[in-house]
Amino acid sequence: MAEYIPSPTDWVREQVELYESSGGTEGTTLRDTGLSVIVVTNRGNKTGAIRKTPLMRVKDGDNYILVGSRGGAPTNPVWVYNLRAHADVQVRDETEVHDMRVREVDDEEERARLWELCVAAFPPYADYKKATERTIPVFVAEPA
Ligand code: F42
Repeated sequence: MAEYIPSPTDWVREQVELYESSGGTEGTTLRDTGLSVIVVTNRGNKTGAIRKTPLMRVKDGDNYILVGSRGGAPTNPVWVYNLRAHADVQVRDETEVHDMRVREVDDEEERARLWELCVAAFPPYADYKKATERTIPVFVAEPA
């Protein structure tokens, strides 16, 4: 069984710990925004380690939309490279855990439709898009 390596970012690591230790009943929103967060368990593309990444919850039917925004930083969050290398993930959405497969969204039309759902769920995504030259990676997680 691969080892779990927690995030080096304190507030992120702490949110995962609270979310999971409470069985998905606490730590399920982004600070005091009341906006829902999911935890994506993914596999390190270099270490093969288990990584747990909290992301905003954006639903499209049974699918989740995963946005590599990293606050509009100039570089991608490295979990993007994990998903590109290993498509099988687990998505914890409060008390439910789903085995899912991710695919990166390349089609412009699909991306435009999904981006509207993302911004509706978490308006700051629109600011992040303006803040960076890079194309923010978007993945669809579908039930495995
Ligand atoms: N980040 C987003 O991008 N979008 C969101 O919607 C979002 C929401 C959110 C809500 C709550 C919360 O607590 C955090 C939230 N975040 C969101 C932040 C998110 O959880 C990540 O912390 C952030 O996106 C940065 O992701 P990252 O994968 O770049 O994290 C860094 C800090 C990290 O963990 N680095 C590790 C390290 O040791 O420096 C390595 C992690 C890793 O995956 N390593 C790979 C491996 O093989 O193990 C190799 C990766 C590579 O290719 O270099």
